[in-house]
Parts: sequence; structure tokens; C-alpha cells
Amino acid sequence: MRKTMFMLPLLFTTGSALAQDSQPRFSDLDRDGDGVITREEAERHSVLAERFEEADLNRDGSIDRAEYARNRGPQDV
Ligand SMILES: [Ca+2]
Ligand SMILES: [Ca+2]
Repeated sequence: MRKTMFMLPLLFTTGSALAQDSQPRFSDLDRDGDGVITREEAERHSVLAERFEEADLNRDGSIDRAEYARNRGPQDV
């Protein structure tokens, strides 16, 4: 019982959902190649669309490479 109680929080700890392996590359999401991912472009990726507000660190309505990298980790940007 005690172990079950301990495990529950772990199940709900998503960490950075954007850091999962299935995340597409920045260039795949930036369809028009202007260097930022707009909300429309983010709609192509359900996880990113869901977390768009969170990923848009400076709240300018788009996700640039730096913001994208911070949300998925430093590798493979
Ligand atoms: Ca774009
Ligand atoms: Ca931004």
C-alpha cells in the first residue's frame, strides 16, 4: 500500500513532454522556413500545440529555435 502511494505521483510526472523521442525537428515544423513556429504550424504536432503557451517563453506568439531547444533539450535542434 505504501509503495502504491509512492508510485502514483510518478505516473503523473510528465517532465518535459516535448522532450520525447517522437518530437519532429524544428525545420519540420517550421513549414514556411521563417525561423519561428507559429501556432498554426504547431497545430501539426499535438503535443506542441497543447503546450504552445508554455513553450512560447517570451509570449510573442511564436516559438523560435531557442525556445524549441529549451523545451526539447539541447540535442538535435
Ligand atoms: Ca514558420
Ligand atoms: Ca516566442
